[in-house]
Amino acid sequence: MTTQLMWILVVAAVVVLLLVVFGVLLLRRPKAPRGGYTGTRDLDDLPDLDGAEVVEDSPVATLERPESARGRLQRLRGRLAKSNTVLGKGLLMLLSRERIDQDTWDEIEDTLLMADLGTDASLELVENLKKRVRVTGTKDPAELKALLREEMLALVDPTLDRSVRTEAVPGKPAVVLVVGVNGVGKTTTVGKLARVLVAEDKDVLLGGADTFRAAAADQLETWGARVGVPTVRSEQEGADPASVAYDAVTAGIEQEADVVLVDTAGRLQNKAGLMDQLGKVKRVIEKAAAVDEVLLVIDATTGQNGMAQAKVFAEAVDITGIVLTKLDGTAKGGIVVAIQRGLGVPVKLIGLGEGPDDLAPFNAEQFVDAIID
Ligand SMILES: Nc1nc2c(ncn2[C@@H]2O[C@H](COP(=O)(O)OP(=O)(O)OP(=O)(O)O)[C@@H](O)[C@H]2O)c(=O)[nH]1
Ligand SMILES: [Mg+2]
Repeated sequence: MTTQLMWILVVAAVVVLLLVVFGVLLLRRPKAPRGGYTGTRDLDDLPDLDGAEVVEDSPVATLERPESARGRLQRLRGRLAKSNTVLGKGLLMLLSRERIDQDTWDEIEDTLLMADLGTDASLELVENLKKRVRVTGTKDPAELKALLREEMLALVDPTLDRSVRTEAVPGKPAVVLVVGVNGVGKTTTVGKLARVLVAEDKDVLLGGADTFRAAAADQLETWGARVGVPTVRSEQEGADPASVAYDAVTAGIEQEADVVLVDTAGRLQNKAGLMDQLGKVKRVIEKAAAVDEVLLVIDATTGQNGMAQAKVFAEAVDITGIVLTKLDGTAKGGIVVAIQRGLGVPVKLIGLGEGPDDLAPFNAEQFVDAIID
């Protein structure tokens, strides 16, 4: 009888132990994508990238755990500072001269122009600074630096709303359309943004509306697969981008996704064709859900040339935000101001490298501090 009781206790203990182990495993399991992975690639074949944390013990696949967007600009500020040292240090050096005469002011203006700040903004900054230096009569480097910081900040404008609208309404996901000239970093930005949203625990779905070449959708799918985000795409090269975008958004509605990010092509034979296509993509999406955000991606290294191209896009669709990429590779940080003024749209995100988490929310104060500190 006692042996029997002992056996029952042992069996009961084993069952409880198994249940606990099973429960722990279930809790540790990462959130699987709602729509499932629609791609054909083997997840093990995906390239390893630095800095990305890998979720171990995942029964689904080896998914990466992206970094949250908070504090990213702080982490990446070194890259900004490095490329913009010439601007910040140059200006401070000129301001700390024994005598600041007209020649010095001209040099200050040239430095600003070289940093792609644009003529109007450069003149404005010089005029304002000149006035304040004269009124205060200060020679103290710390005070001069504070004046420069204030004037630069006023140009970058800390009052603009820079939030990326990714809040779903009941029954409809938020839709973000990403546009821009070829090679500026659209697909990379969509991939990086998907990771930011995954880190916020959002269900994301990607739409590969760049049907210009099949490799474009493969590239997008790879970004998504690394964080368990599905991609809606067409296998057919040259398929109608508007219909792929529509399919992505309707799939997003069916799968109750929080956000649908749509990547588009930047290469088209002519300006009229591009305008028509982008306008159509947006209109067709709107048959299913509202487009919450149209992000125009601009390569910071292309300077004024990029500005001209950006204007063509702004004519085709109403842009709601700018993503300035490759700011890690240029000393022309002033382009932030030039673009915001030229297009009347805030810079919302900046790309500071090729790494998967090298996209940061733009913050005016941190940006100016990174340049002049
Ligand atoms: N250094 C740096 N490189 C970047 C950044 N963003 C994108 N890139 C690189 O720019 C190149 C082009 O990026 P894509 O995302 O393919 O550009 P795209 O606009 O989608 O190009 P198309 O699809 O051909 O129109 C890639 O090599 C990216 O790694 C950035 O912020 N910094
Ligand atoms: Mg692309």
